[in-house]
Amino acid sequence: MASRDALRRALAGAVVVVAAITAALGGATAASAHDSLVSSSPAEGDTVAALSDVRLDFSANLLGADGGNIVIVVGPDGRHYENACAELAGSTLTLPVALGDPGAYSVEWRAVSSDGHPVSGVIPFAYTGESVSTGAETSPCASAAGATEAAAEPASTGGMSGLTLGLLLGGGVVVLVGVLLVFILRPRSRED
Ligand SMILES: [Cu+2]
Repeated sequence: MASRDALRRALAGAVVVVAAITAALGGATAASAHDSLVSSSPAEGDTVAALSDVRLDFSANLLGADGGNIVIVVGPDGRHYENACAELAGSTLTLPVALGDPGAYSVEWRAVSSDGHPVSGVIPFAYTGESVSTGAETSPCASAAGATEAAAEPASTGGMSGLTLGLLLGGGVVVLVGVLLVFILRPRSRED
């Protein structure tokens, strides 16, 4: 009997966790007044023959002038082709670059929205020009080097990666609770 109560408490705890995650997801959806990327150069899917600066224009002035805004350019070889840290001016981030071999590149960015929330995205583009750099293993921008893995992981566009991750986590918990229910309820009905 005592163990049954313990199981019930565990189950109730799991339900509370699901409720909390659902509430968090609802909050994330409601707070969608984040600044968004309005335009970029290069834009997604562009093919460029020369590029010395990447420019990202947002819908409002960003926060995080102290290294919170990170932009990197990763080449077809996985190396970094940015020359420095991104520079913030109002709603615009500018990043000096020198590209290497032609091929598929991507701009990976993370910015601090004016409401303090991080937004991020990936902008794939193609380079057809000559190699003017051999790139670097890690970003020459110290704050970007520390955050490269975090920025590279959500390989989606439009800053939806956080929400997607939340949905995946929420789905995982729902599955976990389902498994718990099967384990807790099935043997009991046989005993009774
Ligand atoms: Cu927000």
